[in-house]
Amino acid sequence: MMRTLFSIFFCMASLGLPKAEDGSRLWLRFQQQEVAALTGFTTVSGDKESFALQQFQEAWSAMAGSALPETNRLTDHTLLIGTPKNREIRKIIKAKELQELGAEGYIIRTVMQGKNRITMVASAGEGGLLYGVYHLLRLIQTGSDLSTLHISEQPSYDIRILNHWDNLNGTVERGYAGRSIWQWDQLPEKISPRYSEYARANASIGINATVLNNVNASPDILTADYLKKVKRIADILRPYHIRVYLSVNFSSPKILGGLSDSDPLNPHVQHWWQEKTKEIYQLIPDFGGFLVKANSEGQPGPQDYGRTHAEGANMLADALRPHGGIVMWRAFVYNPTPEDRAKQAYLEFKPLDGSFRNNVIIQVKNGPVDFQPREPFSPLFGSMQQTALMPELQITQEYLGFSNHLVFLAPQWKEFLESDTHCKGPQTTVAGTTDGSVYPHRLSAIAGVANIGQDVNWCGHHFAQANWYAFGRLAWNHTLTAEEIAAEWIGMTFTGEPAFSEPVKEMMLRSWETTVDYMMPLGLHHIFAWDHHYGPEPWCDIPGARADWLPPYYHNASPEGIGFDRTTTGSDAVSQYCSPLREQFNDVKSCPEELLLWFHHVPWDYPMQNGRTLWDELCYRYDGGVQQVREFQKIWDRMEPFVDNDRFRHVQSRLKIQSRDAVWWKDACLLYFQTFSGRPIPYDIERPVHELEELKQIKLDLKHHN
Ligand code: BDP
Repeated sequence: MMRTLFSIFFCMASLGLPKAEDGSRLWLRFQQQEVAALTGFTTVSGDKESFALQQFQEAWSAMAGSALPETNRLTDHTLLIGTPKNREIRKIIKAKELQELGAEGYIIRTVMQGKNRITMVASAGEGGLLYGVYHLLRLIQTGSDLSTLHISEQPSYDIRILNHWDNLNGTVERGYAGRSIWQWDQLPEKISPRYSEYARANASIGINATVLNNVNASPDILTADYLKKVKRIADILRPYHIRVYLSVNFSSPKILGGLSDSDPLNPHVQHWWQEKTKEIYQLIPDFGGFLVKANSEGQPGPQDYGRTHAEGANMLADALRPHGGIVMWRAFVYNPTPEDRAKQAYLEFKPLDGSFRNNVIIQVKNGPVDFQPREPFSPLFGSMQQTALMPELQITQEYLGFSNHLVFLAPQWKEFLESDTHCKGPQTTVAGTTDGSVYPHRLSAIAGVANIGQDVNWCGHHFAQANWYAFGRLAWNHTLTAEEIAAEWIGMTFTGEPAFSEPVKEMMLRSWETTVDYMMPLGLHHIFAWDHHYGPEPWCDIPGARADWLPPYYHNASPEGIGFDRTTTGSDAVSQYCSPLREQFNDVKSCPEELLLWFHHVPWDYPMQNGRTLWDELCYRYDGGVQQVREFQKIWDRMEPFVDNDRFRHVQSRLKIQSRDAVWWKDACLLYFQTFSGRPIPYDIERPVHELEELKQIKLDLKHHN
């Protein structure tokens, strides 16, 4: 015992406690270490002009204290980085083999040349080379064995894109990490160092595209002044293999161009867009294209002129086509009609299947409603077979505790991507129907709504960085597991020491289900407080407000029971899914319990699989969520020796907030639903500590955080 204590003390005294960190370096900390001993590399060879090689040297210098000596002659333990333009690369591998992986694919391989062991990173393109280098760096950062590498990668999706909901005035819609990183008022003259740091972070995880501005788009982004600013950003992102896209306002021709309307069939409108795209491409030759939110939540669109979404999207697609640009047209549409909101996007878009140009891709949120803690996948996935569809995930935690709650989203995204649509037989998953393997379309893409802001640590919560990271990694390779991604991220962001990484990984992997439990278990959804989407307000009833913006529309609690009846005898949303899924969801017995109240209105005494009544199960779920967050606090406190003080305290204090919020959620929901169920909260569960009336008085003014 004495010895153990002594050695712990000795260790801490000799190595020192971890140095204070502010999280600004993300997962690219490149800590100084015995990296030469670890990797064996003695020299590096390749194309000296190559950006990928420069990036490698920068990282290596940070880790080793100086750059890796460059050589033209391969000797033992040379690291060779290059494309087939390089003679040494061509000696080792056929250009064709690299080309088969595409310009973004790469190979990392250990090869013996006589007695010399060479490590090769090769790609047919500069982009792929950059990704290969960051893959190798990741292996170094996580202390992996580099002696016999045989890696060959290519991306799951062609376009891996962030959507910034950033406004031109510097605010970020649903942003919880400070103001926008794009400092429009200072551009194009003044360049924040963050732009290239941002680009590097994205490149390191394979993100190759970004939409700079909010989907609720100001027409001003297309003015000549703003386009100059956009060009400046595009120039900085280009070496990192990142293309810039813009959200556009469908009324731009009328508002900016002074035309009488923005009707997509009006030749003047078409001409306006053609000229505008020309102007953009003169400034930014590799401009990606437009993202459009049209006829959604008050945004203008083709329906204002009696035209369809396809007519609107195709008009823009035609303007972009000569330049190689694309349109990402959002399917997030719903109107205050008596029709179930969850059905509306499908009703609108399914009939248009096959009528979009092939440079249009429809961007569909993962669920049919709106980024709720848990939703079934949107029934558009799998059903629209003649049109390219791209998933839209939300990295920013609008409905998952903002940057206060620790919620690792990879498990949510994996559940979604691996959902079997059954639309073209079994094993036609959401991932398969969107990555080009089930339905071969010209375009494949996946978008994530960014959680990035000017906060020193970029994302508000240190652990929210893991969601940015996970989005990139899954967009690159959707077969990675949430566990693999968490392990990589922890190793690079904190330490790979198992005594730290194992419990922290477990915590991350459980965190999403935990949050679902204390917020909206068993398929409940949208019972948030009015507007800010942070706390609970299942009772919320604003006179005159749209029903589908109010919680009772979704939970339907009554003395009889709770839940939204979407069966064939209810709203019939189940029929939008392919068989046998629709039958499975339709039958209360076979509907997964996690989605029970999404699809069914169920009596309070309904027997759950574990024998409890629905009411009791609801209580246990809420309480389980609370207990689990308390467990996270204990886990984190034990991690203190492994983490620098600043990051440790920061996370510790956020977990306290999360813990208090979880109790708030549990008490608010159980006390309110109890007014309908009339049943006691099971006696072995912690008692509520709030009065319902007191909770109803809470009015958070979080508007300015949004
Ligand atoms: C909702 C957000 C809103 C967005 C909208 C969208 O509350 O701020 O504008 O989605 O995706 O989740 O367009």
